Amino acid sequence: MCRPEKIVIIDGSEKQKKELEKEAFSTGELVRLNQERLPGCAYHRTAPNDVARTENLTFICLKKKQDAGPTNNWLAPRVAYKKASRIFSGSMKGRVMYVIPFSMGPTGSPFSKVGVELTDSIYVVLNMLIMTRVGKKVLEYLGHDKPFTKCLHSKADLDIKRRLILHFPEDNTIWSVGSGYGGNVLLGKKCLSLRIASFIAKREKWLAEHMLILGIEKPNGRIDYIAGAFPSACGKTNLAMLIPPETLKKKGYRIWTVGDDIAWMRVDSDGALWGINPESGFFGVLPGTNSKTNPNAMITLQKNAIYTNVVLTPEKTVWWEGGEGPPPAKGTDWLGRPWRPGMRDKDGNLIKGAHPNSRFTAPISQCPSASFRAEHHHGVPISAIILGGRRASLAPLVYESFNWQHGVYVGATMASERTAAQYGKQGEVRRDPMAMLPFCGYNIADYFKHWLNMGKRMAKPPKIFFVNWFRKDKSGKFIWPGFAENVRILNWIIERSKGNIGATRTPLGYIPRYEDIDMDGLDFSKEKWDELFFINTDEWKKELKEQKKFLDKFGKRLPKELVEEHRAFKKRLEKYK
Ligand code: SAT
Ligand code: MN
Repeated sequence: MCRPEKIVIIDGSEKQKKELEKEAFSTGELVRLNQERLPGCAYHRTAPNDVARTENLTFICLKKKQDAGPTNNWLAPRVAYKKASRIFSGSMKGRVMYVIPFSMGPTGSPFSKVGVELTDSIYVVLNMLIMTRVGKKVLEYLGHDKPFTKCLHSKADLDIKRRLILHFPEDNTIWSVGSGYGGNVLLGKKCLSLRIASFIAKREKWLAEHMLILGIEKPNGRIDYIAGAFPSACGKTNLAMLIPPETLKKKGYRIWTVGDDIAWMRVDSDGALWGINPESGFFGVLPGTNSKTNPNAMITLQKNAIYTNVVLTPEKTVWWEGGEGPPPAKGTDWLGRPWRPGMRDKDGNLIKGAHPNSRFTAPISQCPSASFRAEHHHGVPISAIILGGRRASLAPLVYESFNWQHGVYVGATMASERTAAQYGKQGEVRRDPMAMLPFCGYNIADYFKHWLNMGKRMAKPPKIFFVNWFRKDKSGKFIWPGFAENVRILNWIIERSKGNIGATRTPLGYIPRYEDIDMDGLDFSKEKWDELFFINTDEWKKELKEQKKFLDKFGKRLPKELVEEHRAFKKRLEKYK
C-alpha cells in the first residue's frame, strides 16, 4: 500500500543507528549538535502545525460505537481503514520503510508486549531506539507465533487535513498518518502502551495507566513504591526524578525513578499490585526544566538525547524558556526563523524561541536516580496510588480517599487545567479521569468498572490519594513551593499507607495534620497550611454538580458504585461545617 522504495529492518545495533543518524544529518531531518558540549545529541524540528498530540484526529475504531464511549472519537473499522488507506497509498514512494520490532517492558518479561512499527521517519526510528527495547532480541523472542501489535506510520505529506491516528483494539493494530510529532507517531507510547494496552488489560485483568512510578527510600534503607497519574505536562517527569530538599537528603531520604509516564500493573500471587514501566526512555517537556526544577533531568539530557522544537544556537547548542542560564544573544527558533531574546510579534507579544511543548528524548539509564529495579522482569510492589491535576483553587494539597471504591470515584471525576501538551484552549478545566481521558482505548465507564473489579482482586489494595501542587492564593501565587518539597508529602502518603500515623477526617477524605509533616528546613507556617487545606463548601457543591454532569454522560453504563459514592459525598458535604 505505501510502496516504499526500500525496506530496512532495525536490528538495534550501534552501527545501524550511526548510519541512520548520518543519513538524517545529510537530509536535514536532524541537526548534529555540538559534540563536545552535547555528545551523541541531535536536534529536530517538527512541522509548525504538528507540535502536540491531535486528540481531535485520534480515533478508537471498535466495531460498536458504544464500546468506544462518549469521550472517544469513533470511526467504524471498515470506514477508518478505507479512509486512511487512501492517504497511505503511495505515501512512501521514493522513501525507505523502516521495520522496528520493539518490546514494551523488558524483552521476555511476563508483563511485556511486543509491537512492530513500520515507518518512513528516521526521527521515529531514533526515538523508538531510546523509548523502547528494539532489535534482534525482540524478533528472536517473537518467533513465529507470538502475538504483536501491528503499527503502521507514515509522515505522508504532514498535512493536518490528511492526519489520522487510528486504533483498532479488536485487531491489535495502530495506523498513524500525516504527523511527525512524538505522541502521534512513537506508536509504542500512548497508542500501544495506553490505548491498545488498556483494552488488552481489561481482558487480561491488569491495569495500563498514565502513571509515573517512583521509589521513596527512607533513612533505614527501605524503599516503597508509588504510582501516580497526572495529565500531560503537570509535572510527572519532575516528580519521578525528585531530589529531596537538603535537610531530608541528609537524613537519608532518596527518590528512585522507575518511570515518568506509563505504568503497567498486575495483581501477583501475593495479592499485591506490582508494576513496571514499559518504556526505556523519557519524552519530557523542556520549557521550565532547569537545574533548580529538575537537576536529574538536566544530567539525563546532556548526552545521547534528541531535542525537538527548541532554540538552536550558533554554537549548535540548545536553549528553551525557563532553561539553564540566560538566553543566547541570537539563535534559530523552533520554526527555523532567526530569533533574538525579547523579540515581539506585530501585536507586541514576546516571541518564544522554543515551543511550549518542546521535548527531549533520553534513555532512563542516564538518569542519576534511575531505579536499579527498572529492568527487573517482575517490576516493583506498589504501596500507594496518587492522582493529581492542576487546580488553581478548590482541591487541597493532598487527601486520602476512604477506600478503593471512593478512590475510584475521585479518579473518575478528577479534572485539570489544559496544558500545551494538547491542542485546545489552555487553562480551561476539563474532566480527565485518572489522566486517561485521551488514552483509554474503550468506553471509559467500563474502565471505571474494571478499576472497581481490580480492587476486589487484591488482598490489600494500595491506598488512593489525590494531590494538587498547584493551588494559588488570592494574589495568584502558588501557595505550596512544590518540586523537591513534595517529598514531604510523599513521605506522609507512605506513612499513611502503612497505617503508621493518624489524619483528620473531612468530607473529601483524610488530610494530614500539620505536625505530622516533616517541615525540617522549610519555612511554611500553619496559617498557610490551613489555607492549602481550606474546603470551600460552596465551591465544592458547584464542583459536585459538574462531576454529576460528567458522570451522567455515561448513562446506564456507569457503575452504580460511583452513583453511590456521589450521593455519599453530597451528604458529607451537606453535613460539614
Ligand atoms: O503524547 S506525548 O507522548 O507526545 C506527550 C504527552 O502528551 O504526554
Ligand atoms: Mn503523558
